[in-house]
Amino acid sequence: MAHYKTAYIGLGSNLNNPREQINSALQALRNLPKTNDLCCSEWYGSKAIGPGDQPDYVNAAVAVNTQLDPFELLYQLQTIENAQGRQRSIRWGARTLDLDLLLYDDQQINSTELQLPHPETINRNFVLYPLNDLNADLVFPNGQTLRTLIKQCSITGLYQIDNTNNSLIE
Ligand code: ROI
Repeated sequence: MAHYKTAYIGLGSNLNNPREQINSALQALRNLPKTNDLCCSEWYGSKAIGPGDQPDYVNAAVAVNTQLDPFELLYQLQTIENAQGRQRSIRWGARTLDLDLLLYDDQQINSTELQLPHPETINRNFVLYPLNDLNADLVFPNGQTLRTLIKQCSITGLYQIDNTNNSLIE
């Protein structure tokens, strides 16, 4: 029996109906091979970090149990981003879908394709608060606790939003 590892993935979108982007990304993540038990955080609206006058983002995070290794999982995430029309043009520009591999078990990786934990995680309220919804006792591979990081992080620009799929009502 191959072992399952827990991975945390951050989701973000601020273009082309962000809520629908997040919904379809969740569906694609539920269908990943060798991957089970997806849990999703609350959904948040957040002011864009980045250049220009970008729309607010919708942000969330998921936890999954997976038999994919970190590089296989990263490849799957990039495939989903591309399928949802992600264009890589301006650094930190607006995007239809961003899927970031935030944490994978207790692994620390520092290669050009993949850094684990994701280096921006500890500075970003739109990542830390969703992680807190999933696991308030989370401890990073270097021993830092999520609790401490959240205490040090401002909540400015972050607000919880409704995650019910309004497009199904009407
Ligand atoms: N800003 C917010 N608020 N949320 C994001 O997910 C996000 N993602 C990014 C950049 C462009 C840095 N800014 C963001 O990649």
